[in-house]
Amino acid sequence: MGKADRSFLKGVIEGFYGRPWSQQQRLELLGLMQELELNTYLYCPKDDLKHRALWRELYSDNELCGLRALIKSCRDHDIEFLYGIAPGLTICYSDDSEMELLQARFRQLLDAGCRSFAILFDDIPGKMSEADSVTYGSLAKAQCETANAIYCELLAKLGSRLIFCPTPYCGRMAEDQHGGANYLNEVGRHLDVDIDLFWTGPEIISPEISVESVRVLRETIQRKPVIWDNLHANDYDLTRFFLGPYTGRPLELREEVSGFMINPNCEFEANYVALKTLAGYLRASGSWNSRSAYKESLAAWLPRFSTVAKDRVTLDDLTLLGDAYYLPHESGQFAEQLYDDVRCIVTQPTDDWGERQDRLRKRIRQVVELARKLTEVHRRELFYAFNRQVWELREELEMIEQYMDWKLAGGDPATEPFRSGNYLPGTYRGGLVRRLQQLISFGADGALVAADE
Ligand code: GDL
Repeated sequence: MGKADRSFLKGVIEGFYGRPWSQQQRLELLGLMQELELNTYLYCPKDDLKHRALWRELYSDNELCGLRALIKSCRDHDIEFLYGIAPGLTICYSDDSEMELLQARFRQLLDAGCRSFAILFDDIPGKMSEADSVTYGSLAKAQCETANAIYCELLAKLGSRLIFCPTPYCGRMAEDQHGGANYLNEVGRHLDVDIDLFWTGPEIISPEISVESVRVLRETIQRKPVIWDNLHANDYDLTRFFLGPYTGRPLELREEVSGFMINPNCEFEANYVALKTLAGYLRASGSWNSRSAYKESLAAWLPRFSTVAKDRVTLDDLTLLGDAYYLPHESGQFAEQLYDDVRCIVTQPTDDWGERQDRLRKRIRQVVELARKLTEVHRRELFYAFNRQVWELREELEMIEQYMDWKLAGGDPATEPFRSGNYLPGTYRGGLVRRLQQLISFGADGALVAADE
C-alpha cells in the first residue's frame, strides 16, 4: 500500500497522563466512533507502564489478551487500531540491544494482529547522551533513524502505517528549539517519506490552528502532518474538563493535513460532545458552526442523563453544565453571563444590581438542582465523572448567594467582615496547593504575579 492509498485519519488518541480508560470504556468508545464515522483509535496512555516507563519489557499474556480484544473490536467496527510506544525517556539510540528490544515489542504487537503504529518522542528532555551525540550528531537524526529502521524492517512490507511524534510537536517548542536547532528541518530530510508526523498546532493546547501555519510546517517537514489535538485534554488541570465543541480549526485545514485525532478528557464520559462535534467538523461541507454543532450534540447526549426520579436533567441544565466547562480558553454563553452577574454583585452596591440579582438566583438554584439530579443519574460513570467539579461550582455559588443576602441585609465589606460557617479556615479551599496559588498567580496575559508580602 503506497502512502497515497492511505485513509485520512479521523479519530481518538488515548494519550493522556493519569489513569487509562477501562477496557469496557474503550469498547464503548469504538461503538460510538463507528456511529460517528471516525476511523482510527491510537492506544498510547502515558501511564500504561509498558507504553513508556517500562517500554523494554514485553506485555504479559494477560495484558496481551486485553490488547488483542481491542484490536479485534476495532476490526469489527471498521476502525484502524494503532499501538503507540514512547521509548524516548530512557532509550540509548546508538545501542543495538535497545533497538532489538524495541523491535521485539513491535513484533509482539504484530503477532497480536496490530498493523499500525506510532512512535512517540513527546515530553522528553531535548538532549541526548554523549554516545548518541557522537553517533548521530542530533536528536532528530537519532529518532528518525530509529523510526526508519523499524518501518523498513518490520512495517513497510505489510503496508503498515507508522506515525512519528517529534520532540518539538508544536510551534512554540520548535521556536524554542526544543530538541535542538533545526530539529524539524532534519526530520523533513531524514524521516522516511511514508512515515506520518504528529503536530498539535502553534501550542500544546492550541485555541486555533491556521491553514497558513500548517502550510509553513509542511514545507519544513516535507509531508502533511496528522493533527494531534489537545483541545479537550484536561490532564494538565484536573479541576477542569471540557464539554465544548471542536472549534478553532477552519474547514480548509482539512486539505492541509493527513488527519485529525483528538486526545480528549481523562474522564471518558466527558467526551461525547468532543467526539460528535469533531465528526461534524470532518463531515461538514460549505460552512460549519461550532456552537450549533455543540447544541445538537448536547441534545443527542441528553438521553444518557436519565435519572431514577421523575425530574429529569433538561437540555437547559446540560447547556449550563457544558457552558461552565466549555473549552480551555473560552466559557460558554451561560457561564459568561453568570460570571458577569456575580462580578457585579460582588463588586457593586446593591442598588446597582438590577435584574442581575433575580437572574443569578435562578441560575444558582439550577446548579444546586442539577448537582442533585446528577446524583440520581442511572449511568453512574457520568455522575462520577462530573461530581467533583459540579460540587465545587455549587459550593462557590452557594457562598456567593450567602454573601449576596448579607449585603442586602445591610452588610458592608468596608466596615465588617463577612464570614460563613461553611468556609472555616483549613477546610474548604484549604491545603498546600491553594496556599501556593495565593502566593503565585497569573495575570490574563500569562505573566506571573507574586504576592506582595
Ligand atoms: C502533551 C502530551 C499529551 C498530553 C497533553 C495535554 C502531546 C503530543 N503529548 O504534551 O500526552 O495529554 O500534552 O497535557 O500532546
